[in-house]
This record gives sequence, C-alpha cells and structure tokens, in this order.
Amino acid sequence: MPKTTNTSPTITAFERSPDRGRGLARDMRVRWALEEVGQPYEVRLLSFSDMKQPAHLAIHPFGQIPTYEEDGLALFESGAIVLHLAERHAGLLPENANARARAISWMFAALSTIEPPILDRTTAVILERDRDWHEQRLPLVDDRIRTRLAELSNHLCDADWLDGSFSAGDLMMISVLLRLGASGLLDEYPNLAAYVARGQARPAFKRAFDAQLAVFMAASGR
Ligand code: GTB
Repeated sequence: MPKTTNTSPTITAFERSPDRGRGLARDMRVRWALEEVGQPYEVRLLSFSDMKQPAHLAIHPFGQIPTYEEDGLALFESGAIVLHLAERHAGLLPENANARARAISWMFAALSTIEPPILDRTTAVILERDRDWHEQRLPLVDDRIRTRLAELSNHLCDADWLDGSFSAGDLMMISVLLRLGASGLLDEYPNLAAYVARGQARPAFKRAFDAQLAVFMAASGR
C-alpha cells in the first residue's frame, strides 16, 4: 500500500529492476513486512547511478537498495529493516519472549545459513557461465544448497510455518527461497515448495508483489 503522506516511512527500490518485477530484489521483503503490519509507505526509486551518489551513500554505505527512512532514523540491510518493523509493530514476532527469540533466530538462519549458498548459485549462473570450470562448479554449488534444503525440509516437516505462527522468520526464509526460482531445486522438497507457496498466497505478499511489479511495468511503459 504505497501512500504519499508525510508520516509514512520511505524505502528505496530499483527504478527498473533487473528481474523485471518478479519480486526478487530485496525491497520485496521490506514491502512484504510493511504490508503484513499495515504500515503505509512511500518509495523512492533509484537508478544504478543514483545508488552510487553521495546522497544515497549517506544512508547506505554500500550504495544498494533497499533502505528505510522514518523520522530521525535511516536504516540499510533488509534484515535489519524487517527486524525493526517487526519489533515496532504487532504481527511479525510472537509476544512470548522465548518464541520471539526463536523467530529472530530463523531470520538470521535465512540470511546467514540459507541465503549464502543460494547467492553462490546466482553468481555462478550470471557471472561465471562463460568460465571453462562453470559446468563442473554448478553441481557442487547445487549440492551445497540441497544439503541446507534437506535440513530445512526435515525441520519444517508437515508444519505450515517454521515455529508456530507465521513470523518475520518465515517472511525472511520464504523471501530467500524464492531466489531458487527456475533452478528446480525447491521442487525436490515438496514441503518447502508448499511452504513458499503458502507465503506467496498471503494477501500482504500479493500487495507487495503487485506494488513492485507496477514499478517495472510503469518504467517499461506498459
Ligand atoms: N545484504 C543487503 C540486504 O539484504 O539489504 C544486500 C542488498 C543488495 O544486494 N541490494 C541489491 C543492490 O542494490 C539489490 S537486491 N544491487 C545494486 C548494487 O549492488 O550496485 C539483489 C538483487 C538484484 C537483482 C535481482 N534480480 O534481478 O533478480 C535480485 C536480487
């Protein structure tokens, strides 16, 4: 629900996302969190060049998206932004202190245990395709992903969410797993594929997805 009021926080996103609005850029997880907690927001769209200018580097030292700005606070790193939102609004973290700590563990697991091998695959497919060792390396990368997916699949078993009710841990994990997209790896674990589909079926996910897709459609004049 992007809105234009003075009190709404502002996030940054790609002016023209390389994924053509398929929800893979990391503003998607921030938009999803904002939608889950019912917080209207504004979006500042940036070109690749804008991201490297001093104005943006002042709020993101690495010149990337997403960022998050509200009164007196500027944040970068999608995980930190989602955690900030989850801590300040009801709906993304359990009330019980121990359950809350476990949900935060799942956020970190998504970002520091599951996402790195998935990013390795993206790097291999996009940047290393022409290397003569690419065909040998890709199966090794895929097997490292499979190890983590098998472990995650065993944990999830037939539950809907990772630890009780839907939480920021699920939001982050599903956002990360979505990056596997066309690899087919997720389909090897039917309960994980169903888990991701459950996340995508949430109304807040759909609103966030539609909002970021609309940016790409507008940029391409459709
Ligand atoms: N750890 C940071 C976070 O979680 O916020 C990583 C931020 C990041 O990688 N941002 C990327 C970026 O700004 C966009 S999301 N890149 C520009 C740059 O570094 O100059 C990564 C991304 C980009 C494109 C696709 N895609 O086209 O599918 C998917 C994901």
